[in-house]
Amino acid sequence: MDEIKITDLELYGHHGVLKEENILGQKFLISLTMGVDTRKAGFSDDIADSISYADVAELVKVEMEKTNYNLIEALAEHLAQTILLKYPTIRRIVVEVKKPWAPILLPLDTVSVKINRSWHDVYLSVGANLGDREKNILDAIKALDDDALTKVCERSELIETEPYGVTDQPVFLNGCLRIQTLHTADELLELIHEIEKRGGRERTEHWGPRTIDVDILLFDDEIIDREELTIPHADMANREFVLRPLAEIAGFFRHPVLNKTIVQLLDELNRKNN
Ligand code: PH2
Ligand code: MG
Ligand code: MG
Repeated sequence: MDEIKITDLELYGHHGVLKEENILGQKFLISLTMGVDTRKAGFSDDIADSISYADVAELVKVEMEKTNYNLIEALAEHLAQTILLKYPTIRRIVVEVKKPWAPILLPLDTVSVKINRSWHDVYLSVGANLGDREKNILDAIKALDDDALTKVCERSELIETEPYGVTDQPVFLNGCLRIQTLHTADELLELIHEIEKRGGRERTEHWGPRTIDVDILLFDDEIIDREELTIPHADMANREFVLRPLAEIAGFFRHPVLNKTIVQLLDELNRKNN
């Protein structure tokens, strides 16, 4: 990805754990590496096709002065998040915050923190087989979209599916979503659990009937194998109710473990089942 960089933007601020830092303030040096596609602007030579680094620098100055943080970690996190939310064409950002005058009573060049943040492309499955199934699903989609760090970008059709696994339960309504989020996979899982709880989900019987179920299928091309979180979803290749709606919005996405596209996985499953 192309990059637009600002190096050592010099700003005065009052961030710090020590009282004298909050009272007197000190010099900060802020560096940003913004991952953008500059190709269009490169040909058009039009600022409207790019981001103005002057605007970004001004935003950093304003945000620097709005809140006093104890930690340069918190300042860097806030700057990364604010810039990624304000400029959707910036897909990833590296923020470095340096304190050249950190008052630790020992000589140093600078102390600094450097963080890497980006938008994540995520596919989710949604399902319900209790209550007003469609409303439960639409409420969950709205709750995801209402989260400040998450945007719902695309939704498949909602389809009726026979229960898989535990079969003596009502038929499901299922669908898939493409979202973009600034959350990590663990944070997203926590958000989903909260939304499910608000949607009346009761975790009683494993694979039992539910008012709402939201599962993380794919998170960029990350592979995570932990007890509480497995990505890609461990059983997705065996689930027609996942692959059919997913093929609608991500047919050409390649499963990072099985190394097959969603359409291929769906074809193979259909052949196996027929
Ligand atoms: N979810 C399950 C188990 N079985 N069957 C269908 N058709 N749809 C589901 O969403 C579903 C299921 C566990 O999450
Ligand atoms: Mg599930
Ligand atoms: Mg679930």
